Amino acid sequence: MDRPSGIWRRVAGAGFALGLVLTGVTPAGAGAAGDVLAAFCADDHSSARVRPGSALPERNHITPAEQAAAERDAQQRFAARVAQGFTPAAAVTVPVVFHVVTGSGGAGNLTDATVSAQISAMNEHFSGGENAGAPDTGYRFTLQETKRWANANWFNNVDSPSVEADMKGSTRVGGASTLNIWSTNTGYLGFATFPSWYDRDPELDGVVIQYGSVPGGPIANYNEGDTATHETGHWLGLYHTFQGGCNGKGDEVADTPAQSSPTNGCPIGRDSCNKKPGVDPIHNYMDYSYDSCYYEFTTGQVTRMNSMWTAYRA
Ligand SMILES: [Ca+2]
Ligand SMILES: [Ca+2]
Ligand SMILES: [Zn+2]
Repeated sequence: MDRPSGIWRRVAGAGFALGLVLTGVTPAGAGAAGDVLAAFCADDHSSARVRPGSALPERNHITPAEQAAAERDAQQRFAARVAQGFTPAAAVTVPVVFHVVTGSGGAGNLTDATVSAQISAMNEHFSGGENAGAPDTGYRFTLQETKRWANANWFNNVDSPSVEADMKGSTRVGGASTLNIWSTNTGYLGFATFPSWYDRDPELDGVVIQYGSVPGGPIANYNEGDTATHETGHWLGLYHTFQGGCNGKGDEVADTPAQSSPTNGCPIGRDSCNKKPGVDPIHNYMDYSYDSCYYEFTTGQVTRMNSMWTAYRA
C-alpha cells in the first residue's frame, strides 16, 4: 500500500528497563517475555518513541492536506447523518472481538483473564476513572468474543502491510461498530485505523496492539493497558494531542492545549508551545506519555468522538 494505513503509538526503546525485567519475573499472562526483551533492548531515544535502528516505515504521518480533507469529509458525513435523524449518542457500548495471535511456542498467548483485564482497563479509562477531573466519555466496551490464532507470520510480521491485510482479512468480525483488537508482536506499541477509513478498507478496520502492552505485560512503563485505550481513541476519531504542532488547528480539539511534539515519560509542566496557552496535555491518553502518566480524555475529545461515531460508525 502506498498510503498511511495506521496511527502508531510507538514502542519506546527503554534500555534502562531491561535490567528491571531481567531481574523480575515474567508478568502473568504476558506470554514469552524473551521476544519482547529482544525487540525492545535499545537505548531510549527521547520523545519520538522510535525504536533505534528500526527499519519500520513511518505510517502515521497525517499531512495538513490529509487532515483538512478528513475534516471536510467528517463534517459532511455528520451533517448527512443528522439530516437523516441521527443524533450523537450520550453513551455507546462497543462490542469487542479480541484476537489473540500467537507465535511459535505459544508466544503472546494472553490468558482469558488478561484479555478481561485489558477490557476492564479500557472501561476504567473511558469512564474517567483514573482522575477526579476526567469526564466520563460514555464509551464502554464489552467482550463479545475472544478468538485465538496460532500464526507466527501474523504474530511477528504484522508490520508488513500485506501480512496485516492477510491477518485482518482472514479474521475480522462485524461491521463499523464492532471493535476488533489484535494482540501481536508488532514492533510498535500499537496502531489503529481512523473511522473515516472504514468505507475504503472495511477489512482493515480496528486496533493492533503489542501483546506486551496489556495489563501486567513485560514492556516497562507501557504495561497498564493504556496502549489499547490510545489506539481505540484513534479508532473513535481522535488525533494525537501533538497533531499539527503549535499552530493551526492542531488536533481539532479546543480544550487540549497546543503541543509541538510527543511527550516521553511524564514531565510535569512541559510546555512545548510556550506562546500558546496551557501546558502540554501530558496526561491525555492521546499523547505518548507513560501509561502511569495518562489519566484523561477531555470533554472536547468526547464531543469529537461522538461526532465521529455518528458520522461513521453509528
Ligand atoms: Ca487542541
Ligand atoms: Ca503552551
Ligand atoms: Zn497514536
